[in-house]
Amino acid sequence: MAQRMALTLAVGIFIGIATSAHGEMIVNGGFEDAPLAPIGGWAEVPGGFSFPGWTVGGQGVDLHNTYHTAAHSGNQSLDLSGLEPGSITQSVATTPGTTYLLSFWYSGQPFHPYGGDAYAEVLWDGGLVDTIHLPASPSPTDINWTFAGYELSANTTSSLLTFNSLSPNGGIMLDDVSLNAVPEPSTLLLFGIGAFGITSFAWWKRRFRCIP
Ligand SMILES: [Ca+2]
Repeated sequence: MAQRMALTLAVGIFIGIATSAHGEMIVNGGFEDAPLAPIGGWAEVPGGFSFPGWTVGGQGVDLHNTYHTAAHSGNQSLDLSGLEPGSITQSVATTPGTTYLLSFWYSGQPFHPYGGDAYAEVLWDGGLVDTIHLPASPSPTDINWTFAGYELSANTTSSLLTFNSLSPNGGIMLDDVSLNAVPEPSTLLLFGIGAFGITSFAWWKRRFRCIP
C-alpha cells in the first residue's frame, strides 16, 4: 500500500508539474459542464451533436449524475454507450515533435445487461493507442474507477483525441480526462524538482506505454 501511495504521489506531482508548466489542454475533461444530468439520472447526447469540448459520434453517449452512478470526481461522468455504442472526440492544438501525457479514469457501467467486460478504444489522431476494458461495476455506489496514462507524440499542429465505445448500452465510463505537454528537463529544474522530479519522470516512462 505504501508503495502504491508513493507511486500515486509521484504521478500526482508529475502531472502537477506538467499542468503548472504548460496548462491543461482538455476542455471539460471532468464532464462537469452542461448538459447537466438531473440528480439521480442521466442526460443523453446523440451522435452528431456536441457538448462543451467534445463532439459525439456513433449512436450517442450519456452524462451521468453522481447520484445515479458515482463519478470519480465532481457531479458527473460520461458513459460512452447510449442505447448503442457512441464516441467522443476533441481537437487539441499541439506542437509537432512535442510529447504529451494523456491520463484519465475509466470504469465499467454498473447496469450493463450483457455478460463479460465493456470495451472502448482510445485513439490519437485516428491511430489506436489502446483498447481498454472492465467488467460491470459492483453497484452504482461502488464503481471500479481505474487510472490509465499514456505518453503520446504530436506530428501536426492539431491532434484529435477520441474515445470510441465497442459495447452496447452500459459501456465504459470516463472521468477526469487530462492532457499536458511533457516539461523539458530544464523546466523540471526551474521548478525546483531536481532529482526527485526526474526520477518520477523516469518512473512514468517505465509505467506507461510509449506511443510513437
Ligand atoms: Ca466528473
